[in-house]
Amino acid sequence: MSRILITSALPYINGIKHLGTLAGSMLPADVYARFQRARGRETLYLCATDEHGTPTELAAAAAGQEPADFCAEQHQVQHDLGRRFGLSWDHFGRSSSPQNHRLTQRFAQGLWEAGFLEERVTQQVYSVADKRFLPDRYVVGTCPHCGYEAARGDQCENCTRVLDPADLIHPRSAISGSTDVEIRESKHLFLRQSLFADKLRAWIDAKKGEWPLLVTSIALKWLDEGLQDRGITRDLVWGVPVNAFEWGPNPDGALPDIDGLAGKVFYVWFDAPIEYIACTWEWADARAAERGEDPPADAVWERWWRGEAAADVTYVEFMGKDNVPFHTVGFPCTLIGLNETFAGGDWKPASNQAWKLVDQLKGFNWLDYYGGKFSTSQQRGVFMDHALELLPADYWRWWVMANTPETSDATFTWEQFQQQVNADLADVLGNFVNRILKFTESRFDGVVPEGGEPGELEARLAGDVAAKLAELTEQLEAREFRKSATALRQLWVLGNQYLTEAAPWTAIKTDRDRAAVAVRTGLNLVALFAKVSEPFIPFAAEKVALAVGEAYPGRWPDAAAALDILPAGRPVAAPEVLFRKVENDQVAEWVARFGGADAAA
Ligand code: B3M
Ligand code: ZN
Repeated sequence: MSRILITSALPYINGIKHLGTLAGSMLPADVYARFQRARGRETLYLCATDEHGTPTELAAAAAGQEPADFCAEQHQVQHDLGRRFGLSWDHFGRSSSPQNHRLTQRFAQGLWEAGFLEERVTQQVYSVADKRFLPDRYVVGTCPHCGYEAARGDQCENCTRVLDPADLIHPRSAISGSTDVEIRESKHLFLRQSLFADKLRAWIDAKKGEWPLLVTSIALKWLDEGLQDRGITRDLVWGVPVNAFEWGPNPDGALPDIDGLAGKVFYVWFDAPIEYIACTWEWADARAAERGEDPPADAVWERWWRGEAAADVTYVEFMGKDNVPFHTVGFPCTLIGLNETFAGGDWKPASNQAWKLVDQLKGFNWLDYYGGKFSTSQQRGVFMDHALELLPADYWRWWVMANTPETSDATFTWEQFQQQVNADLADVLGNFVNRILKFTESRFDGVVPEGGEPGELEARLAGDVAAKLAELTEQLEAREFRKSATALRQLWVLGNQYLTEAAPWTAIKTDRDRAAVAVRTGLNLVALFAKVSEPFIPFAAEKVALAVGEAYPGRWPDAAAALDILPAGRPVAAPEVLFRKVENDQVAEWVARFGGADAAA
């Protein structure tokens, strides 16, 4: 059985994340990881904070902190919120970790010595007032394509064109606002991505039909636009230092220009995906430290990522659509550049220790808020901290997964959220669990009854449950989350329908054995629902499992035995109300606080 390696796009360190970030990467990855663990597969689910780049420096400065202190504090905030949302990471790392510093530097060294990096003198915007270069978002100005006057140096928010800071019209410093800027030369390292165009196209073409159309179409669009060589260093202080002095000669025998590259760091999008691998190293070190042992040999974590040892690993990535280019072009170029040599137009394996490229890439569209963007600055939309202040995580988990923006953008509204969580969680699942357990307590002494023989009704139910469970299993294996949520809801509905038809409260008046069969069957459905709901609503699933004395988290159920989980005589007890309904006055209060239909205006 293959091992499963799962990563979700690394949330930037600055700012608490909103429902859209959960929907587009972290939450589906968690649902998938929980499902794979329940299936008995050795699973490693990793995420980390993405801590470098100009947004971090600007956010730290705004907070009056050094970047290192700002990142340490914010990492803890994001880690704690993620855990409270039930994100079951095996490790939540940091792209500023020593492990990622070492690996990023080692990867750059390997690329240089293989001839895939070259030095170029570039025109950079320099601020005389701030006495520093202004890479990426440090400079703002007018977009040369659409005239938008607040375009950032790396990308125009208005027309989304990727920009070079030197392109901006009327550039000004994002730090001081000073327009006393000039263009100065600065030497940087470029990854020769253009060499990889054909190889990447062949790799993406082979994924058509296997990966979501959203992903392959974005990747091929980037390739169709012509793959440019990309700068992977920046004139910044906060980041992974370029340690070119440790590097050997490239195939032309040239050493890097140590002076020209001194004081520079790697571009955030070069080091951030490498953190997926470094996070595994952090995870291995953290596990060893917990056991009071020295850091383990590299093989302990490399067995997930390279060579024959990782041959049984399926690597699955989860991300929003804007991250797809970096994961289908930039990061694969880094790994292919380490895995293969390119001599005279021919690719050859560099060793038998190739780093794994992603096997399955699940990309998502956007989740928006009443048709508009979530916005911290404009206090619009629901962010993770506020969400947990209002309702337990399962409410949000369920709504997000049932509406996740898989094939098209999705919209959050309080009205639809209230309708769906009240119907699915309170009226269907919660009501079913409560009814059958309360009745067992009142008429069967709170134990799973024996007696009676299952009849036609139970046989029909068993067939329907087996079919729906098979559908749910298939959709989760396929990472089709909306379809999975629909199948799970339909399973819950089957329980309610059965109880209504079997009506043990009526049967008991004339035929206790008949009532015992209905109650036993209903209680087995409760045990089944606890197991299959765990990936989506883990907190409620745990309460339900414990209510019927089942281990948590349980193993994914076998369809044939789905209604034969609980032994007769097992004590059971009704949990407190699983899901209180969301009331209209709550919705009115939250619309007022977070914005409503007028929010998008
Ligand atoms: N930090 C998330 C974003 O673009 C970005 C992902 C990095 S994954 C290596 O919002
Ligand atoms: Zn523009």
